[in-house]
Amino acid sequence: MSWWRSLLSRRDVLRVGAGGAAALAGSAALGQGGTHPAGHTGTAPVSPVPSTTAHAGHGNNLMVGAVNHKRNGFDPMAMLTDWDWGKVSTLPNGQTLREYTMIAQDKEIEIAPGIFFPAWTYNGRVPGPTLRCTEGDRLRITFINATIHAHTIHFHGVHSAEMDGVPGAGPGEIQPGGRFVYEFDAEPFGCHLYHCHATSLKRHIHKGMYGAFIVDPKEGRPPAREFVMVQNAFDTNFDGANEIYAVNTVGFEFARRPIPVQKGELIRIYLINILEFDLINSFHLHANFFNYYDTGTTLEPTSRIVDTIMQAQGQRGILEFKYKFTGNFMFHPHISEFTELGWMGSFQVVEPDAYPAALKAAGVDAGWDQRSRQGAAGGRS
Ligand SMILES: [Cu+2]
Repeated sequence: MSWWRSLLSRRDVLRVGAGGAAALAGSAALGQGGTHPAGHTGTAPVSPVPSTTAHAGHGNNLMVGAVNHKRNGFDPMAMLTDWDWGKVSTLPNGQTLREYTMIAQDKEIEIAPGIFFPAWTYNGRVPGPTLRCTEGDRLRITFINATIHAHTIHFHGVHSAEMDGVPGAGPGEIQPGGRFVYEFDAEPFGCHLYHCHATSLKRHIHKGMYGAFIVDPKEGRPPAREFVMVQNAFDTNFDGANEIYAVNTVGFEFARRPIPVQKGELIRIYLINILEFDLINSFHLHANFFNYYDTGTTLEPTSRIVDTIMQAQGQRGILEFKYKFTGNFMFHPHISEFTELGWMGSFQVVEPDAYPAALKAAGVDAGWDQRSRQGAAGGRS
């Protein structure tokens, strides 16, 4: 029997808190310091807490160790800014064509230090690639199913019935070894998502088949530092409830590595809730207030000067705010249970001259900085 099946029950995790759970489960699953427990038999020792996890103010909430992003093949910090613009060309009618390839792949991923999850993925990552385009672009997405289950891609947006990626419409479910080309024009502009719509839907979603789909307005949005955050969670013991919560998959990642931003600059977050099993998620920002654009389909905020918003399953929106002070500022859902189970992080707000050092501390480079500023405000390829 796979070791993860014997992981703590959700109730155990809740009773002791995530940090306590890490200690409790250390001999069985945690504290591997990010290395893959190949042939793991539940006897590996617990690693000491690295100094980087003893972050001032909330060290007690963190799990022991760190996730091996290299083994996963993706890094939640890099995912914040890794827009996929596709292969760009121009159609005879002058329309921009963006071509993408999406491959369904089964892959075991590490979602918290030492906790592995048998994911179903698009392109080997959870969430899948952040597809980004401009309203009116023609999108051509070649979908290849390299798994043993039937899958689809269902895009939120406007398109014909046969491109809806649901059973019974067009090609319906794409069988193992099969392929299909989804093609439609990007509309309306907004912060959208895509996900597998094969049955049973909840199984295909919670296994990891989803991602961000951002359609920029033709006129763009004001210059800002932009991030995409996909609120997700994982049912590690298959009891129909989640044990680990996060944005961009890895629990507490942005608590271990605060996201570097600059004082006074406009920050824009594309926030998507693709939780399964829980009806509502939320986002609360400490020591600040933000404007919120529900679904991102308007250029005027739909909520102004709020510090907490709710999103039901499939809901999403855009947050905009600036920091007045430097320092470390938390963000998390105002659902304490989710916070304790991994969905918590912080921004490291610094003066511009301290920014290169902050980037280095977060383990990202100038390319990440550049990508965070290239979206709606230009630099679009
Ligand atoms: Cu699927």
